[in-house]
Formats: sequence, structure tokens, C-alpha cells
Amino acid sequence: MISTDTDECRLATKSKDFYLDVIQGLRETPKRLSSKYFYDKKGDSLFEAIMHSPDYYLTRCEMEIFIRQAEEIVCRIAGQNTDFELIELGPGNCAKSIHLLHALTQVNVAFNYVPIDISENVINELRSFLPVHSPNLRFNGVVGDYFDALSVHSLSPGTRKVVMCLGGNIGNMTVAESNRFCAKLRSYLQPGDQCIIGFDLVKHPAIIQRAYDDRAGLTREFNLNLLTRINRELDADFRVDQFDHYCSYDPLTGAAKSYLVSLDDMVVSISGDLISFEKDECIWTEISQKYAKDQIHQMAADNGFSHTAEFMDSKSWFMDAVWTA
Ligand code: AVJ
Repeated sequence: MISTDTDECRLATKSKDFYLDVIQGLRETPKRLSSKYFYDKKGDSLFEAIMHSPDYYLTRCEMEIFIRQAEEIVCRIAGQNTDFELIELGPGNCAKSIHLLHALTQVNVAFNYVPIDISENVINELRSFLPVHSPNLRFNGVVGDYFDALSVHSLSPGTRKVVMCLGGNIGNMTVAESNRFCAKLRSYLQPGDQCIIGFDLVKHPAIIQRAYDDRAGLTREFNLNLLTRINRELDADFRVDQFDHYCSYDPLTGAAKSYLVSLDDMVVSISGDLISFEKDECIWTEISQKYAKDQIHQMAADNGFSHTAEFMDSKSWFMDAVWTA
């Protein structure tokens, strides 16, 4: 394997950011770690398992929307009959969007698919999968930060844009952060451009609670894996068996929050920095925000979009909203 200076440099910067985020978060009160660090190799495969878990409904619901309603979604985004660029933020294995891509190739409209992901792995997988699966698809994968990639450089200026953010990824932001994200997204778009955003909807609290504390213990393992990753990549000595997974859903705010609970008083070294934990102290590791339909309509309006269409699964548990700038 050949590794160039820039590769090594990028790697070094990456793990430095990870280290700084971890140390800063654990020095805060209350302590916190960012859910964006869940996704190392083990985390990716645990998340894959979660998506297949009977207790985790989000993926199945959104999949149903894309399987059953792809043609209607296509009407909303390709109706104008102009060429466009279909940009997907965080495409994963593209299992949902592939249905939309197929439906789009059935209608007479030219488009270029641009998956953008921070993970080089994800983009490389798509580079080998897409040409086999959809030989006629024009696509151009981009590795990078969503907004860096969205800035005109990597995209064709003047071409109409449709930006997808599926999977309830927006749920990993607080409501305030989501509003900032939508406002920023809007600032990269021109009137007539669109976005398709996946929102997990409020529902019986017990269903949501179960999704983030599944009976097979996959979410627990997924949450705890963050400590294993910190041990390995940041030379730390967390005793992972001395932490518990805890999730609580608050129906009044729509926030499902996950925590790691320290089971004892302890001191942990992270690359030589010492962090102490009290028995029962919690590290907040994730938010998965749920939305009421009205809140989604309001979020569109507040950030310069009109809420053009909405697509829901048969249980009305998940919504893909189409917004027009
Ligand atoms: C990938 C952000 C949609 O919050 O539901 C799954 C991640 N965390 N189980 C979510 C997750 C715990 C997931 N998203």
C-alpha cells in the first residue's frame, strides 16, 4: 500500500480533531461525546445490524416510502423537465435512493447523481457498486464535508439542484442545530432548487424508546463501542464493562437521548490526560430528535423553503419532505 504525505497529513489531522473533540467534551459539565464518532468499522457494522433489528423501525419505514412512492417523488422533483444535479448528503449504501435513481432513469430527464460523504469508504463502495447496478447512471462521488462539497467548486454552477438528506440523519442534530443546518443549506441553493429531507415523526413514546434500547442489545453495543474506539485510537484506558447504555425519550420535546453511565468512581487516561468520573455520572452521546408534522412545515418556512410535498410510510411514522427554495 502506498501512502502519500497528504494521506498521512489528513489522517493525522483527523485523529487530532477526534482527540480534541473527545477531551473537550469530557471536560464539559455535563460530559458529552459526539455521535459522529460512532462510525468506525465496528460501528458501521453494528449500525447495519441495528437497521435490520425488529425494534429499529426508521430504516424500514423510509425504505417503504422509497419503494412505494418513488414515482410520485420523481414527479415532484423532475416535473420541471430541466436537467438537474441530485446531491445526496450521507448516502450510506444508497439502498433507499437507488429506488429513486431507478425511477428517474425511467423518465425523460437528464440528471447527475452526486453522493457526498465524509467517509472515503462509503464513496469507494458506491464507485464499485453503482456502475454495475445502474450502468447508465451518471454519477460523481465526492469525499468531504457536506458544505465544503456543496460550495460551487465541486458542482456545476447554474444547474438546478436537488439535495437529499435521508435516514433521519438530521435527527442527530438538536432542533436549533437543524434550523442552522437548513438555513445554511438554503444559502447554497437558488430559487427553484429543492431538497428532500427525512424526518422521524413523533409517535407512541414506547416505540421510540425501544428503537434506541433494542432487546438484542445492539444499540447498547453501538454506544459502548465509542469507548472501545477511544481506547484504541486515542490510547485511552476506559474499562468498557464499567459503563452502561441508557436511553431516554422525552415526549414533551421529541428528543431521544443516549448516554453512557459510569458504574463506579474512576479515573481514565486519554493519551495521558486524566478524566475523572463519579459513580452514576452520564456522558451524553447522542440525540435522535423526533418531529411533529407542524414543526416540519414551520422549519421549512423559517428557513426560506416552501413545503412542496410530503411522503409517509403506511404507519405515518416517518416523513420525507420535499422543500423548494
Ligand atoms: C443514523 C442518525 C438516523 O439516530 O436513529 C441508531 C443513528 N443511533 N441507533 C438514529 C442511531 C442509535 C440513527 N441515525
